[in-house]
Amino acid sequence: MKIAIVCYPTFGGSGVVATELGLELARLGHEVHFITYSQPVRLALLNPNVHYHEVNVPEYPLFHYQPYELALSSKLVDMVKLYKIELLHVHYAIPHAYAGYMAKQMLKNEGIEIPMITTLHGTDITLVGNHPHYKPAVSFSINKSDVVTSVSQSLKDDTYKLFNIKRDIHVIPNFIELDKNREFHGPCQRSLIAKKEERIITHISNFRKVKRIPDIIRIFYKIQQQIPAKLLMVGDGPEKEKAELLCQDLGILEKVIFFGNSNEIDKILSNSDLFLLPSETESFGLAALEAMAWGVPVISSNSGGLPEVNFEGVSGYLSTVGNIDEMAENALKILKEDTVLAQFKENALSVAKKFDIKHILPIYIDIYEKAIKKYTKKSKHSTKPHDD
Ligand code: GMT
Repeated sequence: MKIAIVCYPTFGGSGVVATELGLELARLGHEVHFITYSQPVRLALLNPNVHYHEVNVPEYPLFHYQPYELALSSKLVDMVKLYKIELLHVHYAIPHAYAGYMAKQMLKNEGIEIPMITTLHGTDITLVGNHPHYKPAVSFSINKSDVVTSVSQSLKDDTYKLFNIKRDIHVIPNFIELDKNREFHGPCQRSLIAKKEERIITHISNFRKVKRIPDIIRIFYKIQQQIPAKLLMVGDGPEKEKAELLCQDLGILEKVIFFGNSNEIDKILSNSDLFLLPSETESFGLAALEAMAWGVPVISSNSGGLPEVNFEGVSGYLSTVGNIDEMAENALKILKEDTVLAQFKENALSVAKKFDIKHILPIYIDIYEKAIKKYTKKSKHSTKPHDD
């Protein structure tokens, strides 16, 4: 198949899912074209099946806002025609589904018809998309997608609750590549971060309000009162500076390391004992799954799709949003005894295995094939026979 993937190229979860999905499809021999405004952070271009096309928005003094959707839809039209792309897969509804729909219409005008799959990731529905200024355009473009997928049952339910959606939504969870070379970075690496007796607690995110960064600091504050521990804060965003100040106020700054955006996530997670994700809302919680794949148990809130990935009392514990006392108590339950911690680590890994890419990729491929088949007859540039 020839597939165009549209996504955000930054450190966010939707970009990671889109990139990993595209790379895996390319490994299977499909031709994958990433179309976005800069090269996705996890995109390695060493596979001849992987292409990257940058969307450029020319600056013009008249524009107060640069028209990215316009540039993206034009780029989509050009690339579909040039590479005979058979399917658009847009990740994150805003503004990708809207730009994708416009591209489809322009192509249709030239006798080229291809399907568009829209994957909803979370904040495109629960926070941003729901804003009255965006809502009509978001509803419209979701309804105009040929196939809509969401990363959890909870996000699917929210989408139906918040928008007037007339389409079926397929739930396809986030995934992890468990077979990848997981090199554990042993005691030597660990000793660079923490003392032998200290437990290592980690949080990774884009430090937005929705992540409830102060809760993480306060949970850690309670933990370190009872056991020796270090907190690793990985990522960057608007809440980071406040978090540093809070650590200073609580007198724990020397026990907390702020890494910023890191390319050494594997080293960090392979040395972690616990992952904290007390988010206000989380459509799935890919960061938690990535931690679990390294055998790291999770203390999270129970909002959104988190109960679909973090299993209560098995891979970790879940509490209502803001209940930092309970989260700290549960963290200590896991961390105090070596044997208990070892059991939770084992459990976390076995739950993560349910989300191995091996199980998830065939679901996307099936959806793609069915969508392409439906369109084959209609399109001028298709090469495949239609056998309906
Ligand atoms: O978590 C973020 O703020 C980034 C955001 C994104 O779109 O990049 O993540 C969302 O999509 C991820 C991948 O599907 C999900 O695992 C995250 O739970 C979701 N974030 C929220 O719902 C807050």
